[in-house]
Amino acid sequence: MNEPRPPITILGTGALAMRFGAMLARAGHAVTLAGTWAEGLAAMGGRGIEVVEGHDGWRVDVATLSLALPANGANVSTGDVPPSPYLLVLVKSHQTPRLAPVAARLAAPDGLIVTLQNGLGNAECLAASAGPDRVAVGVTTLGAAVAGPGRVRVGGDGTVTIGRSAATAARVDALVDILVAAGIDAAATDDIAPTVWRKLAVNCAINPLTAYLGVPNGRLLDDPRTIALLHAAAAEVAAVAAALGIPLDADVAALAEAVAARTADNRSSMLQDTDRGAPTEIDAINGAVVRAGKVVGVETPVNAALWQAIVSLTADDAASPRPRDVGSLIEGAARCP
Ligand code: KPL
Repeated sequence: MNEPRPPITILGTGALAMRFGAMLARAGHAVTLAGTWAEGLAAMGGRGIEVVEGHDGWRVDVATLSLALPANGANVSTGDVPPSPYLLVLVKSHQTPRLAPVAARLAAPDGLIVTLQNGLGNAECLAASAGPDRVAVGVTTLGAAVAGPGRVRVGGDGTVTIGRSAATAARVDALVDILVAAGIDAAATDDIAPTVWRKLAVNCAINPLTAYLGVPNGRLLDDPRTIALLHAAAAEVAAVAAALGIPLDADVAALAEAVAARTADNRSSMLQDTDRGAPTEIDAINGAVVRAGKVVGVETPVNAALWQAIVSLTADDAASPRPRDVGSLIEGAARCP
């Protein structure tokens, strides 16, 4: 008789949370999506996750858990959801500090919490609550967009890479097998840092530029000035990584341009955030690079200007008419240290 498939909990109700949740549920796992988006949770609780792939679609049942912060300020309840052997974290980075203690309770004491989030700092934050031996860092390049509450449109194909440590290796390998069996192109590595920083370089280049200018990824390649900013932002990330002793083994400026071309019609996750007036991940992406640059003595004026531009855009969206001008970003970069 086949072994029962282990249950999996996903922290998050957005596009990637739904894409991973649906694929794992279709492969026979009991999947619970836990999050704070009331409409999304209600839709998934009622009719499962609807997946749109090109002109086709499919649907799969999942369980849901609402993590709404109680009005009386009490701790977030994890209800009667049993602690899970695997917890995938796919909430936006700014939610990690609040939800890290919840993640620690949703994962079994000998379970594995894997952050597949953008940016830096999420694993450290999760480990502060759950302990470092329960946390692994993953990077995914799978694409997805929210098509409505409980409804996800599949974007481009991509991969999942998860970092192993001596303490987590067996559980990481078992999770990789689970992901592969669910149709996800997954692998483990003993050195995740280069993969994290390559993706960070791409996100530092594409995400704030698309969000600031209000355009899909491919439109960045229409103007030599945005191409120059894209290259410069990615190259600064490579310089900081080199100073930290992290070998990227890639020309990340060319990589960022290639990803913008390959995902030309995508609206980046940061543009989707600014479109719906939600907080962005700018602090964990460009902000984290500027802070790391300061520590190792590498100047990052383009990342600093992009960081500032998105911070003031989201603080003052109504007063900030579109289209915003690429010229002001270039001036900003010249002013930033
Ligand atoms: O990861 C992305 C994102 O939108 O966050 C990219 C690679 C930029 C694709 O849109």
